[in-house]
Amino acid sequence: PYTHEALMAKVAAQLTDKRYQHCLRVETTARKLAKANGVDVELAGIAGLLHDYAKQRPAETFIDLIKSHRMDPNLVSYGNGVWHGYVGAELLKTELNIYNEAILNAVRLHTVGAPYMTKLEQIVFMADFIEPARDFPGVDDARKLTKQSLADGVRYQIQHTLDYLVQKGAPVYPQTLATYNAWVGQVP
Ligand code: DGI
Ligand code: FE
Ligand code: FE
Ligand code: FE
Repeated sequence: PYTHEALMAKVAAQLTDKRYQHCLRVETTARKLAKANGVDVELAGIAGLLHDYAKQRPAETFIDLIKSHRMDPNLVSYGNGVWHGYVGAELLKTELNIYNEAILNAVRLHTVGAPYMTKLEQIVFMADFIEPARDFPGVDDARKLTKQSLADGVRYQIQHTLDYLVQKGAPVYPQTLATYNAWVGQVP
């Protein structure tokens, strides 16, 4: 297995400096959330560091992986936003020898979420959304909610994401909608 230092170098080599700095901030934020929520701090930090590892790969890399791994063929229609976590996690195995399923699943779900998410998965999902350089209307509410309750943060984020996708007329991946329905759109 690679040391933490070596993983940092591997991530840096794949990304622009701007995106690499984002990964370092997500790592730090994930470690804090892990500590506050009784989750393994090292696992959360590594998952945070690696979450966007595949973000800057060309579309054809993802399309090849979707086909060779016989993933949901509909994934092809949704673009980098959906691919880099869900599909990109495969590259963590083949390129970085990461086989820890808790880490892999946290990376897989970091953009679209899931109806059921482990605390580690929720932490990476939220750390990506509220890391200190994030600046969008509502980010301070998101930070406050997440500090109070991880699940409230998840609810806030998926509602925000669905709203954003619909506003701009982007296609919603069915799992994004399933996450929304499970966390937000519950009939009382
Ligand atoms: O990788 P980051 O920029 O740090 O953040 P992210 O992984 O949370 O989000 C990446 C993008 O993915 C974001 O612009 C929103 C987009 N996205 C999330 N869910 C969906 C989606 N795009 C489409 N088309 N469909 C989705 O369901
Ligand atoms: Fe991402
Ligand atoms: Fe996110
Ligand atoms: Fe990210």
